Amino acid sequence: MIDDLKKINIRSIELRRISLPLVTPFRTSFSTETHRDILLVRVETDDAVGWGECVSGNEPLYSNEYVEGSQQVMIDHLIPRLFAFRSRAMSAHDVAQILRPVKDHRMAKAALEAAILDAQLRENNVSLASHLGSIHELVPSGVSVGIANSLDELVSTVGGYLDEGYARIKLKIEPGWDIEPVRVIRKTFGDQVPLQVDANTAFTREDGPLLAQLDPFNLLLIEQPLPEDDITGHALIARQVRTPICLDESIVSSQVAIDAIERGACSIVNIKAGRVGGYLEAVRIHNVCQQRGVPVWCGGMLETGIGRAMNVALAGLPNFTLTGDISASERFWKQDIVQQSIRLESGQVRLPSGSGAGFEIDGPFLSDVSTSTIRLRSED
Ligand code: SMG
Ligand code: MG
Repeated sequence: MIDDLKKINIRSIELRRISLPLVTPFRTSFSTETHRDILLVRVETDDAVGWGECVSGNEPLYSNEYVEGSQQVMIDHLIPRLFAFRSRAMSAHDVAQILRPVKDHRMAKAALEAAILDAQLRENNVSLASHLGSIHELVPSGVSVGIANSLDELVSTVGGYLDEGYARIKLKIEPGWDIEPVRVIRKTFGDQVPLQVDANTAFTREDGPLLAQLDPFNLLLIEQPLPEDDITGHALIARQVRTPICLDESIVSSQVAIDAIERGACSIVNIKAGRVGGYLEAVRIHNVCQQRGVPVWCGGMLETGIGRAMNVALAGLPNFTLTGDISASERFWKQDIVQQSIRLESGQVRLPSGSGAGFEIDGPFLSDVSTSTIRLRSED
């Protein structure tokens, strides 16, 4: 990925908060969500408008970031640094460097970089997919299934998604909802269904023998069994289970990805642009994994059509050889805020092809669901 794009001038940055109900509650080992309070970034340049979506949650439970904090750090620390950038003409490829003095807050940084990149690509009339290096037109679509109230309910939910054509099922697990759900899904739907599990850090270093009980079910992977800072613990677990260990929360940069792989903590990596500070760092993680023979797949953070379109563009890169959590918009939302919601086509989703991330905002619907707007202007 080379930066051969014409630079842009940022005129203003708008922070838009929206509230959207989920079509069904989504339960993980750390919370049950019924709606999302989402922070969107709108960047206006001389000749284009770009959008980015911040994936931080209502509460700091997936990671230490949360939506109110992301907005505050943007206003007080990140956007002033962008506006102070000395030469004014900027590339999205400069953003990470400009924001580097501010530690962490990767979801906030990623949303700003995404909006700037979208605007810059639209000015350059280049699609995000081609800029990132995607090689596919369609990618298979996987769905993440929350912890259910009962095994019967889980079977019926998974059956519905398989009927819709999803290419892979991911079950959320936690202690007490781990072996049995997998056994029941395998027994009901057979060994051919591509299946994996995600613990969102809910297990401990002592749970190796328990997690090894998943081995007979031929899962694609076990995602993030232990807390995010326990790389050594994951390496210990990886030696006790046959099923590949995949890291999500732990992998916050390409440097950490290299460390985790070299220490034997994972043999597969989940890539989420928000978690790692942006789509450009996501591509770097893709590359370091590819160089080490480690397959990657695209994670999801219940995005609207903005983040979802960008995730699909990313998932078209060559080392995304495992199916991602890039379900159709209707998996989470009754109505999307973009005109081109993501749809399933025989179990696949199509990479956006227009310039930038390829979507148009549904303006009236966006207004309906907006809860606040803050507009910051670059001083001339
Ligand atoms: O967008 O399809 C989606 C959700 C996928 O399960 C999913 N994401 O840990 O991988 C993960 C979870 C985090 C979501 S909680 C905000
Ligand atoms: Mg995960």
